[in-house]
Amino acid sequence: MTRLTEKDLVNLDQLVENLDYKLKNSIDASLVDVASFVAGIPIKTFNEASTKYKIAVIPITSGGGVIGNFSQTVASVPLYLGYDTFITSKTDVSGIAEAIQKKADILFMADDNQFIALNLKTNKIADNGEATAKAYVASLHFHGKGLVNREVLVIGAGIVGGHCVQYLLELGAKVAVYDTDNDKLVNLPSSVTIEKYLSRALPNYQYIIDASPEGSFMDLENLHPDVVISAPGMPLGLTTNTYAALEKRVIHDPLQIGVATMLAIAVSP
Ligand code: 2YJ
Repeated sequence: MTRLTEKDLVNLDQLVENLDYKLKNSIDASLVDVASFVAGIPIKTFNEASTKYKIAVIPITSGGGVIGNFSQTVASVPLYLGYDTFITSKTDVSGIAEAIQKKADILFMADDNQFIALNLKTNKIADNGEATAKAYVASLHFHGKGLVNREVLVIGAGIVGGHCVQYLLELGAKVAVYDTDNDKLVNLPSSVTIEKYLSRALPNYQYIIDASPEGSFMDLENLHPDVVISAPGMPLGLTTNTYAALEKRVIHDPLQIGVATMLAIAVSP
């Protein structure tokens, strides 16, 4: 799993509104639409939850340590969505204690292996890997006004890619997968098509999910003319020029779409 760096997150805490705007432009749906859809709750329920829940983000120092801008970027999402949100001044266990003393109901925290939102009222845990995967699939669902019988290529069959495959199948898509590591392909459901050669497969798919940890391996000239790329993977698999040319048809961010979706899952009944 890719570990985010401070550089990935520069100024992102100020840019949630921009991201929401970009999302509306490219998939005709907002952060709230995507997150509520994945959580299976009405938009009204998600919005009203902001009056019932106080959010704390707790910096965690274990493993590779605190990532600059990480807690700020995470906190910016519930803040933008109207939730009372704070970052604890203490870290780790003391941070958890501080959050509870200050009456937080939902705790966001991440170490090097897992990033969760824990709802203390219901004991519900929303996992970032699953929430992010589902949000990026849901983005294609909104773009396509449904995914039934749509062919979707998932690049990368790791944890996020695996969750994408499951959710795509639930939404009725025809799923194909490419991964350089054959071991990752053995446990996929039998209805999934395995693509052996990426360069041959790429031009055939209008809908692509880039869940790989590789950067810059897809170039405009080898893509479907109407391609739409939903890319939870970091770094982005598109070359810089291709991203610039396709920007409106690329859904990509390092953190916020997943965080909004974790929140909707955490407040869902
Ligand atoms: O609190 C902090 O600043 C750090 N402990 C954050 C660590 C963030 N963790 C990661 O980026 C890991 N790769 C795990 C993310 C799981 C994503 N599904």
